[in-house]
Amino acid sequence: MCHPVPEEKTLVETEDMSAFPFILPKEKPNRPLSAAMERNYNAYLAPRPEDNELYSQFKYTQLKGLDYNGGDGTISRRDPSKVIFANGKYYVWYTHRKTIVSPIGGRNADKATDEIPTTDWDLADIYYATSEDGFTWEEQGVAVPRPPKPNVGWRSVTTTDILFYKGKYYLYYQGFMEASGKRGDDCPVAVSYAEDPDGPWTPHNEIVIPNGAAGEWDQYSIHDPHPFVYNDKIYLYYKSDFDGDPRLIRMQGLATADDPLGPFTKHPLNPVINSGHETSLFPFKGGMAAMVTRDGSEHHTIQYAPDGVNFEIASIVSLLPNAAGAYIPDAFANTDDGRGITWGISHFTNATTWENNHSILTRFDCDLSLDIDDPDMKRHNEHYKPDFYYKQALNQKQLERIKKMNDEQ
Ligand code: AAL
Repeated sequence: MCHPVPEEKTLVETEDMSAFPFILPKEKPNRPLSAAMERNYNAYLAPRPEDNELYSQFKYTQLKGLDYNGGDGTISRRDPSKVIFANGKYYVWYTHRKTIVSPIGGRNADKATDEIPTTDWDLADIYYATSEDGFTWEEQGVAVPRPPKPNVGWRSVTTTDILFYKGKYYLYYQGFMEASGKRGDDCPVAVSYAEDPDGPWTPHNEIVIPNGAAGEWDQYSIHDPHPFVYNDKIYLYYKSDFDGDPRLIRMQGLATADDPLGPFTKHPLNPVINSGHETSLFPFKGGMAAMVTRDGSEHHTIQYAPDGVNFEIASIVSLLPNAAGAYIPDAFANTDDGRGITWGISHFTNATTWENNHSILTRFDCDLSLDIDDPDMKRHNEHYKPDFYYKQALNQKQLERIKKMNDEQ
């Protein structure tokens, strides 16, 4: 997006002094424009959201076929990979936790045991499911289990994503060597590979994307590895948590490699996206598009980088899928004509109560594709029921602050 600092505008006689036209011009009109109208033509892919290929609504559908033990917190599924189509069906991989109790929370990490998880993704393995239609899924079981101590990921393997490269499949994932919460959510990235999406998966047993050196933004964690084949290389985007003064800030970085097992080189301009939580991108035209979710100054935007590195806001959206793993048919095609996405699997965390904390997988649909034209997905006059708003309730501390202000009046 281009945000030129507007020079002080003085209308000269030769300039168009008439009122802005009733029909919104499709091209930027040759007339003095306010900063907002300059941006409306310069920043987005079209002056109207319905014509912007990177604008969409998001629709959600409950998945069929996955059991959560009545939602008691002992089974969790979260952080899905991209969806791929192979062997005549769709595949998705994800973090699967099945524990004797629900998580006790990162703050209680000193009480964690080999059986008691801290966070929702502690003591997890990587499972996978397949589907004929993307709505009903059949869990196939474990793809990558936690390896024995002291291998990378012995405490938990989580938040995986898939790469297909030169006839082989690679699953990248977060490998925890201590319970999440012991010191933040620290982990590097490991990888396993297979000839077939049904496995068997061979662990590489080495850290493939290491954390940064002390003092660097990604010194403690590499989260949400998200690989593509792009620009004749492996492009792997990731998130790191940093700062922590007092709260963590989350941004996204890029590491590239010529071989899926590395070495990976971190991009010198990292972080390349200044916001977002779980990393989620897709090839679009000659570049990469990113769904930038719930953290940071530019959360709830879709961004586009023509070179995969220099991202600009391409649209502002609502209800973006969390931890989206889209179905991206051209993710590994090394394409310079990315076609976009129409659906995928994402997650809802804290699906019931904190006592029964667990996550569920869900399906999302959208029109971020150059190949479909769904005007219903392009609506931008959004309405939610009162119930939706009232769920965003004031907390106790806020209620007390308001009461105090009233009492002091
Ligand atoms: C997520 C991801 C990573 C974090 C945790 C589990 O949604 O960003 O995977 O480590 O939360």
